[in-house]
Amino acid sequence: MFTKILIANRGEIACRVAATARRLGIRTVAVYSEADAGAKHVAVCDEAILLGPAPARDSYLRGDRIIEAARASGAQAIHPGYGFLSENAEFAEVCAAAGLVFIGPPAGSMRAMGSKSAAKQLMEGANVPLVPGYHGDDQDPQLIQREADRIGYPVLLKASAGGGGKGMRVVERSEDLQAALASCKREAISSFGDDKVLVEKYLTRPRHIEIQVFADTHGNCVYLHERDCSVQRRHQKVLEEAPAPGMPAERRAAMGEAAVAAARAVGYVGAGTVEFIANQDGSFYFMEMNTRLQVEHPVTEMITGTDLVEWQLRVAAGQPLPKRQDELAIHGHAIEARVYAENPEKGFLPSTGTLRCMDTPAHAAFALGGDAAAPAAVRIDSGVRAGDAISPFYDPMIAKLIVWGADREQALARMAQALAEFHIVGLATNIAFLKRLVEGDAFARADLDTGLIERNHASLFPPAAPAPLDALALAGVFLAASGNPASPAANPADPWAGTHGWRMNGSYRRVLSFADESSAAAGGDNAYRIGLTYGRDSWTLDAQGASHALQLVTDDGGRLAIRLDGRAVRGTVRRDGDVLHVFCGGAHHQLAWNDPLAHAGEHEAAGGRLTAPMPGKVVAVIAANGQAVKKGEPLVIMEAMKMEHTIAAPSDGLVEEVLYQVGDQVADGAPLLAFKAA
Ligand code: MV4
Repeated sequence: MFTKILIANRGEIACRVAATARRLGIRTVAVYSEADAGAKHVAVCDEAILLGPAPARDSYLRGDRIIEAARASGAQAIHPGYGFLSENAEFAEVCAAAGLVFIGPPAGSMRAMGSKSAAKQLMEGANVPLVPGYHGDDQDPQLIQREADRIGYPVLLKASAGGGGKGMRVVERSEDLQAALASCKREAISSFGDDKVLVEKYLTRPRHIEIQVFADTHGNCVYLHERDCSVQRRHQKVLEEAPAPGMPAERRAAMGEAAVAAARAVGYVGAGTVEFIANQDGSFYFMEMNTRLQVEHPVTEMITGTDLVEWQLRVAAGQPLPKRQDELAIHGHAIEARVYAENPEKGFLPSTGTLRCMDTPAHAAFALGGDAAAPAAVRIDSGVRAGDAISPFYDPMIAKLIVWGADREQALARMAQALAEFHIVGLATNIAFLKRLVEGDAFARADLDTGLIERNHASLFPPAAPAPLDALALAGVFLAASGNPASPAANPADPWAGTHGWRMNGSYRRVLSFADESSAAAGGDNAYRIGLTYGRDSWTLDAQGASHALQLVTDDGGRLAIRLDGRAVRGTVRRDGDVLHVFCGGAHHQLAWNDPLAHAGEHEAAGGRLTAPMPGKVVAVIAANGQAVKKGEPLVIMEAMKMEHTIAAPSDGLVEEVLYQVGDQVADGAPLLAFKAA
């Protein structure tokens, strides 16, 4: 086995590979770009080498620098992860020439699967089922017309060198074929530099079912069953699961054997995925083979109790596969959701910026922490931590959330709960969208096909709902009490020790106003005003036209348990500047707090007085009588609600008279100083 490997990737896959290497006692070398000097994958590896500037072509795609880094660090092998150089046959050859093991298939297998039409010809010879179609070298338009007419409409034209849905045209009628063919060829030559096309019968409601295969250098090849990746959006997978719902054992074996035949036909070694397209009736056809470890491999690991990166390392080191086909049973059900920094309400536009806060679901294991044979119920593979940036240079994936259940129903319930507990502040994410998707009818019934998201557009993109009472109550409690909960160390009987705002002489009422940023983003303009009247150890909450009894039960750093009219309510509040992010009931509400103190005095200069925006104590007087000041200069500092608030000059002007001294108690609305704007 290797003693040191280089991981030629970044993000979650680099961290995931590092986790297995660590478990096996293999040292790891990270490579990174200038944008990733502080990245998690650099931190989790034993060594790290800078490749170059942020753009991938200057860093993660620089095969020459990666090989240099491997040699300089004494690594024996290179794990390419997925994307970047993982399916680059030339890079695999250059590694071998440099005496390094490329942890992936032989260059010949990659090349054989690189061209769609050549791969289909090979598959035909290996008796792997193909969609009725034409994939010959003769590209005569009249021949293609005859073939399309023979296949029967609708047909699909595909660029032979294409992938990911690019260079495809559906043709409904014979008379439309020539125009579509010309346009498909134009796109193929400009996108892939090769205008070869193939023709296939077009399946109207297909499922994407792929088989994980593994081969070693001793002639063994097994399948680790299927994944259903039908839930996609513009050819980007959104949810993946294993096993495929409704898959009978005989079809599973038939697809598995077809996938092994496909791998053997190209002399495959290592981890690979054979992609099939399946009709609703279960008939299936070879589409393409991905000659790498895939993003969605964890669902296979969970149901088979394997560590596929460990298998990759063993195979690359010349060892035989750890298990035989008859030892690979399916245990339970696993689902993966890809959590992205993107905005579903804005056409899934990537969202870049700093991940200010990331609360992950309770009891989640990170990247296979623990025993592969006894999978954690919830696993998170992530390459970022709170404080990290999602930059425009790379894929904006934040994490993969993978859950396991004894059956699909349990896995689904765990996924919904885990999504509700996954809190992100600082960036727009697809978490709420994912939650609607897994809780939706179509996915729950496993009515899967590649059109699921588009067909259910209305229920997946509901109009923004106003923040519920629970969210307002949590926000109110957070501002009134969180961060300074009544300390159990203080004498609980001492009315002066509390921080709840209770007054001996009369109750104290506070009005808080919020703008709902979550629904404003979707076109609404909800504003809320709530009243909090402080009692001895509770509040009366006035909101949505009624009064409610409100109590704080526990506050674990913003994770609040409250009682609202006697009902237990839980939620988490995270503050980012003026915005309170309230997570409750599985939803994320963004309430922009209109803090009167934050902008104290801004509108008051006209009246010539600056007033106390809240009751409090003067803790510092900075301005002197008769002093000329510039706009924004601090004049007086007050303390209220255990926080300091600066009253600043609203404009350039003259401080005529300061009306209070340090230590004075000031009533709400009391003039603090006489001020004359310049
Ligand atoms: C098809 C098809 C229907 N009929 N081929 C899209 C990407 C490429 N990997 C294959 N693709 C398709 N090929 C025939 N003969 C429909 C698709 C397709 C699709 C396939 C898998 C997952 C999602 C998809 C979304 C749209 C279209």
